[in-house]
Amino acid sequence: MLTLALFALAVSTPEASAAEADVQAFLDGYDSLYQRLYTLDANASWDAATDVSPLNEGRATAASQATAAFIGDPVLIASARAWKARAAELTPLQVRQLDAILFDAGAAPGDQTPLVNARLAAETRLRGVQDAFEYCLGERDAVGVCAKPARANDIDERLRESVDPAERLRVWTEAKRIGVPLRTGLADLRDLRNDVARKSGYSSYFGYMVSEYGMTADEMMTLLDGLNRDMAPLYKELHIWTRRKLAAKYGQPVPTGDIPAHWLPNRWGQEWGGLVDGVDLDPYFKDRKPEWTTQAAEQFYVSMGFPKLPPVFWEKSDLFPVPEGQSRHKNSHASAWHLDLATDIRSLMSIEPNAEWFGTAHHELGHIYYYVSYTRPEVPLTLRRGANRAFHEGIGELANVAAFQPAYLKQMGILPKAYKVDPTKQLLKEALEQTVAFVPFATGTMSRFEYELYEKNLPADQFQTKWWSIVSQYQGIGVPDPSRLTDPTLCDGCTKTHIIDDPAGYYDYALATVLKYQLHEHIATNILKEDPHNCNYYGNKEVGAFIKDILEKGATEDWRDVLKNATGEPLSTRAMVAHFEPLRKWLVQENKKAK
Ligand code: X8Z
Ligand code: ZN
Repeated sequence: MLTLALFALAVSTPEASAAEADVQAFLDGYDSLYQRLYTLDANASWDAATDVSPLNEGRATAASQATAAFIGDPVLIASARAWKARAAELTPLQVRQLDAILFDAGAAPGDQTPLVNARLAAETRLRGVQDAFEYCLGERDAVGVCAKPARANDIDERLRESVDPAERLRVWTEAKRIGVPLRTGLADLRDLRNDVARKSGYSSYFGYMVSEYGMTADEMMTLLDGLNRDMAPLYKELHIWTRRKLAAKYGQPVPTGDIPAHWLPNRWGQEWGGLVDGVDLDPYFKDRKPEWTTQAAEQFYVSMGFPKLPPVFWEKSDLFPVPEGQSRHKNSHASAWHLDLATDIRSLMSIEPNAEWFGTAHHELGHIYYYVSYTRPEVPLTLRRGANRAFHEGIGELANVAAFQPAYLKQMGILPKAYKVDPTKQLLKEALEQTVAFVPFATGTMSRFEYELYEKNLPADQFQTKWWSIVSQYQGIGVPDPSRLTDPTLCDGCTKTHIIDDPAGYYDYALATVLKYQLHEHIATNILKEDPHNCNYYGNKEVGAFIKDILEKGATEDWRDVLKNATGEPLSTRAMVAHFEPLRKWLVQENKKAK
């Protein structure tokens, strides 16, 4: 039904008005060049991210500038606006395409070419600085050569494993060194991003990015604060439990307030892994072959009725850390790419055989299967994106939750059949590693910092102090060494990759987290008829059809309608709060006992 309805909208029928036919010619013409330029741009960016070099940086800048010249072309924008003014004569799908074209144009106003080009060059340059950075986990000799160069995975591994607070502080401090070269670059780039967005009539670059949700910057912040408030009673109990647990782990006094940042396993305290005794899954992953992680994630989707990944994915993806001895540098953060908005799909990861990368692979393939599903003639090129950006992240996050359901892990032979599930420990682990610890980071720390950065033009000499006051306020995490607050060269917030190369959009993950529990509850309760705390999506075609129905729409429908039609309710923390309510009660008791 849906397919037919969309098809009818996309094609001008004999009854279509003259305006519909004319705008369709405009849209088709736009799409054909857009796809070619987008492809050129994405390929050059892919090369720059997988092999950092001045040549690839130059190509990426030039390709993005060529694309910007097209999407921001003043004549095209004027035409799109003129058509938009006649929305009543057009189909809803055509209007949505015009909205997408005008949104994209906002980042590249063609009457501001030098400014747009400067922004794009600065973005590629700063990305290169980030991706070429080498950490050091050993001594440096007199001329600064490091005895033990390290990558992000090595830092993460030490922060997961070490129980020596002094070593932890050294590693954590090393992880923040990258903030120094990024700080001034970010200040300049922020100005350029804001200038461009403001020339296009937005309040700031943050306001521009938020506008894709049909909201203002302040409306988004109000929404995020509300989500955070809903989770606060649970977060408070989890925080009390965690600081006691960590203090015992490191043989330190229990902090009365903030948890020292270097005590946490994640560089930004966005997840608090390794704290629940007896549920460490890493040993079940460590002997797996490198390709196994991605193949297992693919099998998860295939079992629900999605197609196998096309050969291009396996031929062109870059899934593993750069082998020892190679000088190539690549971006260390996971991402998924749709290079031609058609069949060329790839992922960039640095997979190691552990539980975290297992979850991340399920997340990235969520993006990949979104691409695969909305690549169909009924979805015009400019609407080959998520219902909104949070949906794109939410599907990946949903798969991440599904990937750690004990029933699924047993069926996949990852956990032994005899593995005993302790429901409280399981939920505690989920809260710490996937959701509850993450919410204040996503709704609060990252979004508030970027709001201040863009909307309030935060001065560069306040990047560090503002970051830590926000981290303390939302996450209850403290800077390990107060002298870091007075060193004007530092920028600990700049070390989070999204601040540099996925700007002003981290609330996507906050909303994705909320969405994923709405979707997960619906799937578990209404389709699987299983407990949302231990259910198994694997092999269930009805679950696959439910997910596919969302994915194959792309951005052809308003995200609010997509959510309402799928789950029967608007965006709400209800499902997430209900999911963790047994844990909150348990934590209250535990915390009382420990007093
Ligand atoms: O960046 C990601 C994905 C890539 S789209 C791996 N995530 C956020 C992060 O790592 O900070 C997934 C959840 C949060
Ligand atoms: Zn993602």
